[in-house]
Amino acid sequence: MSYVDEIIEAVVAKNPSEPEFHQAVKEVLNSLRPVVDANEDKYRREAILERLVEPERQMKFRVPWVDDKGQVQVNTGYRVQFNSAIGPYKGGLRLHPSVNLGIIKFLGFEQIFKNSLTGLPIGGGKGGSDFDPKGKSDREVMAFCQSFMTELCKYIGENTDVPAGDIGTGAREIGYLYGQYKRLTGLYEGVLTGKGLSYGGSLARTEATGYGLLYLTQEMLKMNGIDIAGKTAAVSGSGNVAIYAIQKAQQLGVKVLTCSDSNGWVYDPNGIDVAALKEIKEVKRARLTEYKNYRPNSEYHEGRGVWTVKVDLALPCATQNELHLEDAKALVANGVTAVAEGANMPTTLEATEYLQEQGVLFAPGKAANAGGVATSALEMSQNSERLSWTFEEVDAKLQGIMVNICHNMADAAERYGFAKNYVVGANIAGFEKVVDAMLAQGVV
Ligand code: NDP
Ligand code: 2IT
Repeated sequence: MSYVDEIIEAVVAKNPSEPEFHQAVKEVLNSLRPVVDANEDKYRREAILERLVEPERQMKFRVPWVDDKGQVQVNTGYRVQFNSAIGPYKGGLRLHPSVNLGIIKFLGFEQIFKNSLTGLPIGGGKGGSDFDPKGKSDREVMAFCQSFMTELCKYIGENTDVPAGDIGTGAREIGYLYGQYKRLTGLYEGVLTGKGLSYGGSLARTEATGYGLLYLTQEMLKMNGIDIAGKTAAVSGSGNVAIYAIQKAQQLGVKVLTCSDSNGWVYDPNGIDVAALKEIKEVKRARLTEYKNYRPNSEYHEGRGVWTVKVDLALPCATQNELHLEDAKALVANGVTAVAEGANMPTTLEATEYLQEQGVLFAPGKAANAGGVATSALEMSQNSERLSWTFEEVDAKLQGIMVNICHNMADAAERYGFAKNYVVGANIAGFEKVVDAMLAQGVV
């Protein structure tokens, strides 16, 4: 059996009930076959793959807090510090009822390669909790965040592990977490990113993931002789990534016809109204059913369906495994040109393979959504030098990083004989730097 197959089998056996982690490992390791085959003896002796799939450290802890009725609630908190070969652990905190260890491990594993692709010195980590911020008062969210940080603060620091936002963790949560970290440790340091602008945050971090997704998509199309202007797009989700993806798409001349939340989706034939979306989601924290009040010509549909609309570009920006094989078939039947992942692992393995077989340009999340963590690393730099850069400076750096990632994934794919397979290219390009650092640092 090949080294890659042995490790995949061992991961499945050793980590039962973690299907998302298995999925992420399979996608990455299958892509790495050409590199692993070329270096099999050395990698086996050094147990490179065994070390790669085993987190350096994983914390799981109780998070007790008191709700508005005086009732004590208990959630589970996680932080997985996956790989620090190229820098301090870096990755978001997800707050969603579906969170479990397997979800955090898949996200932490992906983060290793994504962070490497940015070209910046950040290792891979991820954390979160099964706490659901939806429907909670600000006081309840603060109580949870303070309790969560009371434990988390033991494991993080500006030079060790720097968490940030993800699903359910936005500016409000980062503020409460930062305040509690400072109170407990007495340190005013860049221990979290995505901070508010008045206390060390970076301009353009809020926009970075969505903007970066469009910068990479634009470049990928350009490399293939296609102009993004004038295209139509379907976006899923209506959170941080989706909102700023829609905004940048529109700035680039793309008409975005859809967005969604976990209850349903919106079709707006005139193009999604970003100002309305921001008010509904960022200010009112309401549901997408409200969108019709702003745009009477739009349609709201319960359930899934964004991928049934005829578009040139599909940008999944909600969550993992939200684009299935039948969705990929519908997109292809409607003549889709490209799929670029704003979310982490939104496309199932079968759907990804089908899209690639059908000649659809496919940008994997670890490349396409790396703009968020890249700008987080720029926030760390600004915090270290105690300076703030302008929006234009940060945005220009972000653009440069995304264009670079695009070329690096394309070049790596071509070098190994998989031209235009950006999944293979991104995994190999991300892996090369990490494995080089791991080998140089010895058995740790
Ligand atoms: P938000 O919490 O701001 O928004 C998440 C959006 O996705 C909401 O519209 C939400 O709908 C929807 N959603 C979440 N879970 C589900 C689900 N199980 N089924 C259907 N819809 C769902 O999160 P972000 O925009 O920050 O994150 C979106 C994705 O992008 C995630 O995969 C995240 O890991 C990834 N990502 C985020 C980065 C960042 O900087 N924030 C960086 C890189 C990747 P509802 O409100 O109904 O729950
Ligand atoms: O998935 C991701 O890359 C993020 N949620 C952002 C992580 C970060 O540290 O900014």
